Amino acid sequence: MAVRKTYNSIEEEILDLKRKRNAVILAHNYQVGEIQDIADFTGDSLRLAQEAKKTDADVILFCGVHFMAETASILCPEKKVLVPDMEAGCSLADMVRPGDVRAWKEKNPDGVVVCYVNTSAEVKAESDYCCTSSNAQKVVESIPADKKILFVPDYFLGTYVKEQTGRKDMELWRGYCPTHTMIQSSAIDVLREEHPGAEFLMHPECGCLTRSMHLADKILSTEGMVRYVQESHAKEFIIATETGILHRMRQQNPGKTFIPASAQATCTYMKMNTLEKVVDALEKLQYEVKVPEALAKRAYLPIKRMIEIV
Ligand code: CIZ
Repeated sequence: MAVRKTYNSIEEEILDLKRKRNAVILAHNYQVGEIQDIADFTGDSLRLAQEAKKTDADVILFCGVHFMAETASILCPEKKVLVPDMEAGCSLADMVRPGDVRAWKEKNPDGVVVCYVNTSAEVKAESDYCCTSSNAQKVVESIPADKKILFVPDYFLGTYVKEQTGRKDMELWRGYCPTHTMIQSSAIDVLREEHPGAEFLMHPECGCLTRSMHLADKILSTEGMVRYVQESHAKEFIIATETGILHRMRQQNPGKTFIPASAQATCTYMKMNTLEKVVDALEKLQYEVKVPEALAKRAYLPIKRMIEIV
């Protein structure tokens, strides 16, 4: 019987397995702190997929949710992309299906489909452009003004981009992130009164954005927020997005205080990944996310257009 090696900690076991598998661990900004701490890179989904492309590791363990691993598989078809838990999906991505996009395009044959990165590979394959929350405005601005835009699936990000670009002919799908709807404007009003010196940073997926957009000091993507709090001279920040991001902010800025706009804004899917599942994934080389070649080719086009724009 093979003798199982013993380790002083689970982190030590992960390091050993990572070496054995020639693996790299990527963690999204919304992951639990322990996973961010053992990751080689922490960031937003696009940055992580780009890190995956640069690495010469054979195995990429993507700690995030399913569509993010799909994006890494589309950008790095030659690599083995694993996730710790195959059930870690995205409610927002599930709110639009490829058939919905096809039907919308049939009704709007001249429409240009812009999909948020929070979509399945099948939906990306039906889209003309992809975007993230950090570049959605630039992507939309790059599309000729006489073209009608069909934006999927996030209604609030779409509303923000429409407002920023002044784009009139832009229709929005009515999808939303349930985690970001936990952040409510009444709670923000109270927090702002309690912390008058704090800067208030809001993610554009927030459901209260239509009411509180004008109250935010900045509306930023996760990476935008991480960068902003490092550069700002403020000492206190109210952060309106998934609470996992506070871990990195606190680590990188020990002299500053970060207050979640809602302690309930935690994504159940993001929190399904654990250190134990990371061990299993590296040990058993499970669970692989592989976008089939023909689909990956079609889904790559809108991502490639986005990367060229930004
Ligand atoms: O692209 C990402 O990682 C998401 C979903 C949000 C963000 O603002 O970074």
